[in-house]
Amino acid sequence: MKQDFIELSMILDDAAKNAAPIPQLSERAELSLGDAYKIQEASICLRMQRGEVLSGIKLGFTSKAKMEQMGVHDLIWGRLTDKMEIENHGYLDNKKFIHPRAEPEVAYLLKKDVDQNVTIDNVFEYVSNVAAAIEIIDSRYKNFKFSLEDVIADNCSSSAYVLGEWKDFSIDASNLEIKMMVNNQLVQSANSKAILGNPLNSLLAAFRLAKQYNVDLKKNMVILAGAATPAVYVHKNDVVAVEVAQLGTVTLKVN
Ligand code: OOG
Ligand code: MG
Repeated sequence: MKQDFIELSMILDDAAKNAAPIPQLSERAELSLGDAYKIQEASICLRMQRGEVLSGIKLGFTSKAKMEQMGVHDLIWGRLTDKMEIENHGYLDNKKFIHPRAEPEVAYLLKKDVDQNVTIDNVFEYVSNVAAAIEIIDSRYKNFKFSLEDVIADNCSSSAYVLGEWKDFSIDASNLEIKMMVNNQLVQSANSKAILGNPLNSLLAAFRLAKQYNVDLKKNMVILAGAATPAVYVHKNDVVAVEVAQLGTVTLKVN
């Protein structure tokens, strides 16, 4: 790994650890997409050195609503770790985040280590469950502003996630109403087909990307398919709820 990438990953890691925003990396270095993914990998290595364990991957910008909100128009992916998971109905410690935003998501659970190409034909061998989820994104960049390379280097703003009750993967998630509430007020709604036409397409893209970037997907890992709606800022004392038809409700309290 190039020394520069390690240094840049440390800047991002410190920003996350100290909840202190930084200027965009693209202001100080010209980065290719490949460089950005290398910086992301290096920043995850730092977390692993502190004992965190890879718990899955997330996709981003899989809906038009998200692409338009952030002005970035390519699919991106980032890594999840066990420390990012908050239990359903649990708490988000606001002090540890810079400017957290919530997104309504659909999550999938792997039941087997991935040992071959996973496609629509064999996906049932590898995936057991689907659930409603909340992702908390917290860009390490000032004002939540970034280029495509910046956001990839910053692990696609990943910071926390909450999983609802797992339901059987045989549930067709291609056409489900999704609602996000903050303090019982509806703040966003969409249909699951807003996620690449069907969140299943996101799941299949995650398998392809993991293979392309040599990420080992293992039993019990989670895949987040990407938000169906724009993300919403959350604040101290907020209660966030995401409801996906047939999948149920997942909640989080900010304190
Ligand atoms: C990047 C992360 C996007 C999604 O679900 O589309 C994402 C960001 O908007 O900060 O997680
Ligand atoms: Mg997301």
